[in-house]
Amino acid sequence: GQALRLTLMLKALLWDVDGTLAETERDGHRVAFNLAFAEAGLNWGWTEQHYAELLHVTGGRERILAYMVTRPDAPASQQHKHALARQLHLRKNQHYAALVAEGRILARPGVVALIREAAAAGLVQAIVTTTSRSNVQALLPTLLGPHWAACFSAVLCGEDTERKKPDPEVYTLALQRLGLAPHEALAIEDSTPGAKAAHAAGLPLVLRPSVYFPAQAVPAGLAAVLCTAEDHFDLAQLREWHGRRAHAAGWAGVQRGV
Ligand code: XBP
Ligand code: MG
Repeated sequence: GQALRLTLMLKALLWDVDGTLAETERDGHRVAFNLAFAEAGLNWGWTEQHYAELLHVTGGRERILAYMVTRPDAPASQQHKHALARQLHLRKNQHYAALVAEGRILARPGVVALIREAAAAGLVQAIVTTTSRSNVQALLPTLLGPHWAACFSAVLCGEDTERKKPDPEVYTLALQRLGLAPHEALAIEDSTPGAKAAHAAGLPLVLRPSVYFPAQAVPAGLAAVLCTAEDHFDLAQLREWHGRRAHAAGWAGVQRGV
């Protein structure tokens, strides 16, 4: 009856950063890793193609450590491996910030307009990423200007969790901080680890494929809604997708029971 027509309000957008706000991986992080390797005298070039595989380990420091396992010229002891990974990661992030400052990383189409539209409409927004805080602080001003932080009620980064995506920890933490239930928010992601994290946190999800995570690369069932190049990427479209998910998941029924 009437109660079933209740539509659930979309209250919050939870934004992934790398691959979602901008193509940071191919043109930013990957290039910066290679600069850090060369600077340290290491012959460890990561090609665009190889980096697609490396991205399945989330976290830059963790990615370096995973790569070291395949390198005979990596330090032998765990202690030295960790020390070198820390040092390379720090330098990588400095190179990344410099690349961003050079204007090498641009926002993906529609992203900036949508963040502004959602802010104007009074939606809560958060940054929910596994990247380092310094990388968010380098990138966001170039996309949204010096007052970028005013658009976000929470900015959760790699340093804020024990476990990185695909673990749901960062999303669970975001919902806690915002005081929201999963079905009141929408996660916007590009990658398999990101989609898994959002899914495991019980969040409805819009998947917007990126260069490293084309639609067919992400396991089916995680992407609640697939956003293709033909789709509008505006608030009306997001509300429509959220409503569709709410309907499919029977969330209106959940609300009726309250
Ligand atoms: C991003 C990551 C990060 C970046 C590099 O994942 O996995 O590790 O590749 O940044 P997501 P750091 O888009 O799901 O947040 O070197 O700072 O980790
Ligand atoms: Mg991503």
